[in-house]
Amino acid sequence: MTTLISHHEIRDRFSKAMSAMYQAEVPQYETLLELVAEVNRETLERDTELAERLEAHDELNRLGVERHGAIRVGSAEELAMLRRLFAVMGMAPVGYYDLSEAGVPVHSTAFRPIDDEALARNPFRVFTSLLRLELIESPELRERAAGILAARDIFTTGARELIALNETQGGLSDEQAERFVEEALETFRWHRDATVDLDTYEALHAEHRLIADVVCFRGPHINHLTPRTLDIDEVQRRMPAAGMNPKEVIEGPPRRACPILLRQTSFKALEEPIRFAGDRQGTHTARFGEIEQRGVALTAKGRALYDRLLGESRRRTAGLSNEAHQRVLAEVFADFPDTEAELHRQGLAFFEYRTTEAGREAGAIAETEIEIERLIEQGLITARPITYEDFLPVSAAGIFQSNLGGDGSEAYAGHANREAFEEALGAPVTDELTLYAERERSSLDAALTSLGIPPVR
Ligand code: OOG
Ligand code: NI
Repeated sequence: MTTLISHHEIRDRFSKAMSAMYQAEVPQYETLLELVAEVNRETLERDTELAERLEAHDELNRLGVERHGAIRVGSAEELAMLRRLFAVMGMAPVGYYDLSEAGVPVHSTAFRPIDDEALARNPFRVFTSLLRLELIESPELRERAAGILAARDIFTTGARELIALNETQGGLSDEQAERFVEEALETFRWHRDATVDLDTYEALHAEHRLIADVVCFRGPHINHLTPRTLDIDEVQRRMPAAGMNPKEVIEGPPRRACPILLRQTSFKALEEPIRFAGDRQGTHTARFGEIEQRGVALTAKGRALYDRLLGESRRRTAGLSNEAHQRVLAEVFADFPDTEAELHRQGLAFFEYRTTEAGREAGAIAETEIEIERLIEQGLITARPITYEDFLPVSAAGIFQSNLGGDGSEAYAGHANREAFEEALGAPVTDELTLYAERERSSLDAALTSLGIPPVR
């Protein structure tokens, strides 16, 4: 009988292989990794409280391996096969992101591990976008693009075989996993040769640069990888001296005592030489490097407040430098509570509960009306913030646009279509809020049970 290794082990190997490939392909990404490691080291030395918290929350170990990537595909078949490929690595589609609202003709999901242990081991995520050909206005161009896409296969025969084997066996052996990582990597590799001639490229490019990026190549090259930093403002500041050209502003919420959600920035996409069919030379600009800083996941109530404040600040930040942009954001977000206690009390963020030493010693607590706040005040349980593991549509749009040029086209707006996306994917996407709520709930149940209190419903 074949001994199977864990899906999480395969994901860990794959994410490391992917990072090695991207470092070799895009040397600036290697520089970015070094810069992030340096700033993380300095931050942990300076802020021992943060270091202790990350250690206690099982996040210090994963920090060095943590990263996400992004790809864009062109058809339902490609997306559905990717779902099966990511399943080999214990990654499932979480969240639906409509980017048409921001003028980018795609909708997306994030393939990522789901349970705590898997996230602690290696939270590798891939933001995956499906091109929406139906949003291309010209019928000729739409058909030409669809024809080109139909003629390509972005998966190797070996990858297809191993994906099928994973499904029948329920996993892969060590040796099969090694081969899988090698074969799967081929799908994400960069190709200097376009599959189309320069004229076709230019016609698609004129409709939207993203369409040219998806349609004109053999595969959905990984377009960036993103390590996690503990001080994004500092990395942004140091980028130019390290030879990188940062995007103008850091996306997401401002710097805060209690970081929320996700802050992101990138160095801008590089212009790279391409050989087009008919042996003509040209260039294509697609690949970049990104960094992110993660904070606590927000509840629906917290997210509504975030969206409202972000909307308010957007009216005042248009065209500002990053410094001025961050100042305005900080002013507007003064309305967002910035202590763990207040975030908890107002139900704005998700927390994980644990019984304390004192709680365990106290044994059974007789409470008819259980007030979690009181149990926390009495030191019987603790509540610690749950890290946000997902993405933000407005930030994603900002990242897309800074690397695609321009502000995107209004023409695509208002076309969210989750059903069509799920049909292409061949499965529903998991709602991210439900995952955080379940995690909070089960930790609370366990903590209360250990105090002899029946779980609240
Ligand atoms: C994806 C852009 C979004 C993020 O982290 O939100 C993104 C892309 O450019 O394909 O990377
Ligand atoms: Ni990204």
